[in-house]
Amino acid sequence: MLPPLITKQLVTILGEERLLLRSEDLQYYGLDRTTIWQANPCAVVLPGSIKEVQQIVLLAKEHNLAIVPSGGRTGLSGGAVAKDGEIVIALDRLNKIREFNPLDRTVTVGAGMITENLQNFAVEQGLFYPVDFASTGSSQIGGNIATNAGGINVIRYGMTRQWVAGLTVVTGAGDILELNRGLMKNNTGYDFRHLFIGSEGTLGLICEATIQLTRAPEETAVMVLGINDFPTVLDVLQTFTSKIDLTAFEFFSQLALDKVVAHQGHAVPFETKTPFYALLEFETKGDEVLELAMSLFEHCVEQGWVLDGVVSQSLSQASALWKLREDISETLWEFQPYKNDISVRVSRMPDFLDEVNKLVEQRYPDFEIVWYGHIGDGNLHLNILRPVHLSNDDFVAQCGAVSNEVGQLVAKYEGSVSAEHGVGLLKKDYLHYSRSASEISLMRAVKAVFDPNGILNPGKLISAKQD
Ligand code: 2HG
Ligand code: ZN
Repeated sequence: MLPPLITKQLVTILGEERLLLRSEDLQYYGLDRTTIWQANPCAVVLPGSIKEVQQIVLLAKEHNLAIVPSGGRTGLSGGAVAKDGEIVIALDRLNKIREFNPLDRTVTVGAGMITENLQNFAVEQGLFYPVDFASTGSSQIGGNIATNAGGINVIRYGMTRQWVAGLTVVTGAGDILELNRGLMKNNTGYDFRHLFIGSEGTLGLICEATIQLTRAPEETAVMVLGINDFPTVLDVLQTFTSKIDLTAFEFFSQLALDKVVAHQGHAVPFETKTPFYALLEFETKGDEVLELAMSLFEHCVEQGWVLDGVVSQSLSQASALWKLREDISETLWEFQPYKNDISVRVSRMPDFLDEVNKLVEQRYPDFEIVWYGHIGDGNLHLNILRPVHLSNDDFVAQCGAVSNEVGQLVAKYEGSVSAEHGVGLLKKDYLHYSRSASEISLMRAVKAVFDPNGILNPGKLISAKQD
């Protein structure tokens, strides 16, 4: 329950309509896409300016009230879950474009801007915002930055971090910081902008961002290839990347394809069933690259690596092929999957995958395991589906135990327990498999500088005290 004094002060800052206290609003704003925790915030606030965000943070700081920053809540690690009576600050209303500069090719937008609206704006200017993933229709740019979102174009364009030229944040101390101001060159000491990118709302609230745009890609083609075993997926990757700058190299298993086809009604890419599929995308630049891609495809067939394949002949066929990959995550929701989002260097993938495979086969003998991911980036999504006979609690406990063993393997291969989904609540206990004790204690020290009262997203990413 929000104390009456705080309610009164929040109403003074925001007016009554932008302070939400009804149970359905608390439920709606208190959760992300995870299904493990219950929403239980004490209030939701919808500030309309950076100044208002600052006033709310200062009020929370004065009264030691915890805050959960909230964007589109499409996260998969519980980073935006408010389960302990926190105030949710939803940035939805900070969704405007403040400035576009065609010479710099930058656009300054409010954190609440929907990612797809930013992509569309770039297209209207003849430009391109390259960060792309299935939830762009509801995720917000502030949340993308707070989690350093990746997606399907990372092999060519990098993660969100690469496109952030400036940030305006309100720290947990209540300071407004303007970081880097859109500069391309700025060697004036510590670049705090990069601390906030991927900080999951634990240091400050991202309120506005200056985003770098780039030239739009030329026409692209999509290929889907059927492949016999996992190490071969990487032979195919090497064959193509040695000759063509791919914009994507994704993979999924036969089980992933079966689920998507059964649940979404999509057509299979070809009749041959193969254990794995790779999806490649590249700019065609006339017919030249396409011819090269076809000759590489033939080489892969001759080697016995690729058993069947298809290349898109039109934009609509390209987007139909993409749906086979992009709809996997959405398709799996009804199975309440336990999600692993792990990465190693691409060169270590074959050995790593072999060990992960043995581990999960042994530890999850009766569970369905769906393999897919951004394999060109060394990023594997392993979704474990909940068998109907098992309660959610038992399922999560079993998967949590196996995650420790997956974490040990990740550590052995010097990889990451969270490649692109962030740590939030879900991966916190496994953080030590990827980050050293010294790093984690430095993270705590950094948090204490920007959020001295520990009010920002407490319990996410790192716990307040040494475990
Ligand atoms: C994807 O690559 C997303 O489709 C979601 O990152 C992955 O749901 C998942 O595990
Ligand atoms: Zn992904």
